[in-house]
Amino acid sequence: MKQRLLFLGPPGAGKGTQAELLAERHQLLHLSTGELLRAEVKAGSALGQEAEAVMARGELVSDALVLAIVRHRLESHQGGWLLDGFPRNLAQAEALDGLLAELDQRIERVLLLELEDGVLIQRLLSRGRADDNEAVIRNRLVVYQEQTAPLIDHYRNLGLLHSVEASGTVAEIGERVVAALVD
Ligand code: B4P
Repeated sequence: MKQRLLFLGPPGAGKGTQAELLAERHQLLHLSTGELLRAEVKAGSALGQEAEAVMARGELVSDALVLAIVRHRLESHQGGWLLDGFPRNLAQAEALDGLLAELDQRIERVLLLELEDGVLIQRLLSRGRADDNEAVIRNRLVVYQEQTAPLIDHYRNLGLLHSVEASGTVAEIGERVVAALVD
């Protein structure tokens, strides 16, 4: 099975849910930039204070800040990893390529979780996190289309992209995820 993975997809597609299950099952490092940023907010660190208002609007936190977090984690880890919610734009993707070249590593597969907007919005509304109200969710979807969706072609052109239909139960999607990682 592939051991160095990216999970890509719109907010609410289930990246965090599937990434957590897969990482646990295969002992991969699960690196969710969203979770790491929320932990900084909760801890009240300088970094968290900077991120909090940006996240509450559904915008992207600065590339430099997110990259510093990812670099710190990847540099100190041996073995497989799964990046969830990162990279979020082309600048982050290029920075990740540079970091991986330094570490003599490479991305083995990119999984794109695909789901229609209506279902995404319903899932997020029923979760009810601080950034899960309808106006902010709609802004997150716009930000996704403008900044993150260009990564789909980027990774497709590199021959790394596999699409996964992200409707259905967590278990059903999990089976599709595993099927997309073996060949
Ligand atoms: P993230 O934490 O990455 O959140 P997300 O995209 O909203 O969620 P995800 O797709 O992981 O959905 P989940 O599995 O949780 O980002 C939050 C914010 O952090 C961003 O808006 C941004 O401000 C900032 N940020 C993060 N990374 C950044 C970066 N690299 N650069 C800059 N800023 C960054 O699932 C959603 C819900 O659906 C859950 O309630 C779950 O239980 C439910 N669900 C999952 N699968 C389901 C299923 N099969 N059926 C029904 N419900 C399901």
